[in-house]
Amino acid sequence: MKKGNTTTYTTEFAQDVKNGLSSYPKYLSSKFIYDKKGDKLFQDIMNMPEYYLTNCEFNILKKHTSLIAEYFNAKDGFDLIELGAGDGKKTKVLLRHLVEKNYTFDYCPVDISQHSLDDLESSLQKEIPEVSVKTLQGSYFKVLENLADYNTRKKAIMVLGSNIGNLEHDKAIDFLKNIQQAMSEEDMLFMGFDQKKNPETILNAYNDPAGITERFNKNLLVRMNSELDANFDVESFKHWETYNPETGTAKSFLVSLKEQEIAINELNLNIHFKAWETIHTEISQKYDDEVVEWLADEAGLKIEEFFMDDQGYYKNYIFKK
Ligand code: AVJ
Repeated sequence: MKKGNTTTYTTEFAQDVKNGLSSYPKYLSSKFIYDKKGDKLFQDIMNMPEYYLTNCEFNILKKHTSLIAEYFNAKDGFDLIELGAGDGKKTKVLLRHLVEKNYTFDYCPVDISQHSLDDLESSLQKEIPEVSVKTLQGSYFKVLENLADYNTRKKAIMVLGSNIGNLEHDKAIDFLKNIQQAMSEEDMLFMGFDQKKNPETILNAYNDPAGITERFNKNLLVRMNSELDANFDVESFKHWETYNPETGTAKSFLVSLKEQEIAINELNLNIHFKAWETIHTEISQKYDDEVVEWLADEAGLKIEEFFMDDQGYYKNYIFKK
């Protein structure tokens, strides 16, 4: 939970690279995209016109702030615990309102990166100094384990950005179960789920012509080069995006444009690629009410309420135990 787990994180990356690139078909985990460069590229993605998710959720939070805040609030105040806080642009809408209404609360952003937590804390200090911020550094899993005994007053746990969409359903259920176990009866979970919609709209959000999403995915190759002494030529891979409207899964690949041999020196590993061989890098799952209800049910949670944008592109659900 404290600083200094960068080493284990790098080791975890090395392990994932070793497993994923020795498998057939090859894969890498999208969570390793987010180093400093990856964070910046994701910021750029959120500013792209095609990436509708951020605006939808921003509008939902703006439109329904006071109702959402009332769900958060409790007699003795509450802790607002945000998993994967990022730059907090959307959260600040809520925090401003909570401050204006004089609610008693601590804002507890949780992130694996101490660096992003520090940035968020200092920007909040400048923009909304009234907010009491208690940062929690660590993996969601570790932090949730400790949260269970953190039980002094109501917890409002918040996960924005449809971040759960990076998880296959079984992993998403595990994640929700972990949250459920950290919750007591009065606690609540507030979570964003990007919805199924016109497949073209979804594909465009993950397939921008400027190539930002491509660079975002290829950051995995760049990281292997710099951290594991590998020799990937990023130009010899092509980013390929698919969306399956039946399952609701957007899926990203890096496709090798030629037969090639890559050395990952730090791991003493040579990886062979046939021409057109793939590395699966990310899924971004899209949902509907039935699927969200099923996930919640599997995890022992109930949907209490939801909020959506005018087009029904995106929904934020409130869950209770
Ligand atoms: C941060 C996981 C919500 O899947 O939409 C954006 C990441 N990947 N463009 C998503 C992402 C490609 C994003 N999440």
